[in-house]
Amino acid sequence: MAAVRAALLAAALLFALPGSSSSPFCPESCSCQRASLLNCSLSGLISVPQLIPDSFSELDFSHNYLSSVKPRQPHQNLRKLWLGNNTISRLSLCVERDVKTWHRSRNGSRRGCQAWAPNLQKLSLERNQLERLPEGLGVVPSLRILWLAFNKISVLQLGELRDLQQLEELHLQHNLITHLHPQMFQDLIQLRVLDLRFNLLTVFHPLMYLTLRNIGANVGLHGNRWRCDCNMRSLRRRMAYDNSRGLEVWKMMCASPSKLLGTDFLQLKEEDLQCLSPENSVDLHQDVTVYSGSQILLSCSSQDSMWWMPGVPAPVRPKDGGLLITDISEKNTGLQQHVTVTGNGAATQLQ
Ligand SMILES: *[C@@H]1O[C@H](CO)[C@@H](O)[C@H](O)[C@H]1NC(C)=O
Ligand SMILES: *[C@@H]1O[C@H](CO)[C@@H](O)[C@H](O)[C@H]1NC(C)=O
Ligand SMILES: CC(=O)N[C@H]1CO[C@H](CO)[C@@H](O)[C@@H]1O
Repeated sequence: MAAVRAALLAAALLFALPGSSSSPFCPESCSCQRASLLNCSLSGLISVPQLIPDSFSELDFSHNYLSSVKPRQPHQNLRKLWLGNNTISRLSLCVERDVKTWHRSRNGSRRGCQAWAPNLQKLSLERNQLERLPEGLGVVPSLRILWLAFNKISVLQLGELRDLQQLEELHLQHNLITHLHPQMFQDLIQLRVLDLRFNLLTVFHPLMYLTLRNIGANVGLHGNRWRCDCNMRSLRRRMAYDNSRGLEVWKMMCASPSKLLGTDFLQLKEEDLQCLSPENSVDLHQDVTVYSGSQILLSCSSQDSMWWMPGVPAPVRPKDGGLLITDISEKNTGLQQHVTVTGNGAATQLQ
């Protein structure tokens, strides 16, 4: 009997222990209702608490007065981080090194970046003062959702997003982006949402259109400064072609020239898209009728150029002299588009 009571007591103690030992870390003014979430939203914080236990996988520091976030050590379990509505002007995802050890071990060079949140999946930074993307995105390839809306980002460097192959949503609306490299988003193979609305973009490169279309992303382009001139002909032709095949195309309203202000880009005709200086209007388009079974050489090849063809998911690099299409059948009909990174490209409509 006594043995049974002792066993019961031991069981009761064992169950009581974990409960009483999991509560200690919860800074004043934060809430720790869920074991995985430290919620310090609207807590008047001017800095992030140090030494946060690794048991938290979600941290909400939104709506505070944070101007920087510099964790000193990696937080392996962190999955979701909210930093929206603060005053952060620059964020690095690399662990801040002690200056002395840096000099000794790394000789002052800032290569090697150790992630402080190597398994982060969702990062929310909207409504801050960021002027560029967070530094070191390449060391957090697990990122799936990145919220950067309502900042002051003006430039995105080619390659900064290259390693984010899990990224599904990229929210960049309401920033100051003036131009984008045509290959900026080409590695984001999981991308479903790209929100670029309300920036300062004037030109949308056909190569970027084709890349994003191919990935299958839904792209928000509304509220930019689209300049509807001859440089947009190739894009318009492609979008009109996709539209005619029943694909949903992204809405763009012209901001200039003034006579086209507020008009729907897709509703325009080829001849509406004019440039003042004639040398800019290098845009080649030809309709070609060929017999089935024959072959054709589309002579348009330059360094760094690609052909997009109907029914072929990825672009093809032309060999010497151009793109050779042999044994032509009905599946080859449609728009064959030649695009280069620098120029605007050309298109051939096979009929
Ligand atoms: C944190 O708490 C605030 C209310 O104080 C709430 O609005 C917010 O949704 C919470 N954060 C998370 C991630 O649940
Ligand atoms: C320090 O770095 C430079 C290049 O960043 C390199 O040329 C030099 O050899 C390094 N010195 C030492 C002692 O490692
Ligand atoms: C700290 C901070 O930026 N607070 C702002 C959060 O957002 C509201 C409006 O949604 C602003 O009024 C606050 O100033």
